[in-house]
Amino acid sequence: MKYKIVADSSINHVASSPVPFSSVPLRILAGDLEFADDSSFNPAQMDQALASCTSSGTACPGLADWLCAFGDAEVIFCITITSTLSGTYSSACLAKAEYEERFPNRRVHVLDSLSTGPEMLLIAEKLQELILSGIREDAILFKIRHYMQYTRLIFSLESLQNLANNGRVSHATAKLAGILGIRAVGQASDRGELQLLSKARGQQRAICNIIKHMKENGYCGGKVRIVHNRNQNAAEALRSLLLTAYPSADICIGVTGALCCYYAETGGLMIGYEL
Ligand code: X90
Repeated sequence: MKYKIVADSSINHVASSPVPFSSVPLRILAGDLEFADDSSFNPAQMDQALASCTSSGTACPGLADWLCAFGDAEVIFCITITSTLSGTYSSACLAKAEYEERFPNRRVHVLDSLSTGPEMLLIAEKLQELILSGIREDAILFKIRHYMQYTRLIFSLESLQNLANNGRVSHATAKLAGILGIRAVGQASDRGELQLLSKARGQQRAICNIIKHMKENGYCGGKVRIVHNRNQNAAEALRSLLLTAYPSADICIGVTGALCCYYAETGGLMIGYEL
């Protein structure tokens, strides 16, 4: 069986995958300029464009973008950003219908992550493992759905301005975190929405809060994937505190792509973890 994993670009960078993989770019719109969330992304250029425009936003991939990524695979596992905050899941479902009609012997399984970023990366990594193990397609689907019940996303943001301006959180929520030096620590809720957990003054406190919330949720040494927007120090501090408590934890650090850069903003940290 010719398998493929396809995810939208909010998954950020995926290190070389042993199973065929494609990422489908969302787009960032800054005034008249458009930035695709792909390998051409240049953070400095996007910053400059955002600083000099009065309104900005994002756009989800279209049906054709998905079809192009599906290529000629026979079985596709397609991971999307939460359907509660983006049209990406809907457009993937339209692409699935079109693809399966065109090729009656092929199948697309669209998985709504109810999350984004590094939690999607955990799901992709688990899919790689399941596909390589050689088990049947229906077993892969069963096991990945089960796995997704035991992954979480937590984050720390210095600003929620872009989220609020684009209607992804209320302005009231954004204000709570908008005070200089205050970081919002939150998580992807069960419904796939942004849920504020606590506010922290300063980075060190935010990191401690993250670890506290992870433990409260049941974290006990599973895999952790961290991405940051120009905040390598915080990512490393978090990793080393986690490793002190859980020395054998598998923890990797990466950087945000365009979509997560835009919404998590400068200094933002996003953490996907296994329970
Ligand atoms: O369709 C589109 O235009 C994309 C909209 C995406 C909106 C949310 C992106 C969030 C990115 C921010 C921190 C994590 C929030 C998690 C909430 C589930 C990252």
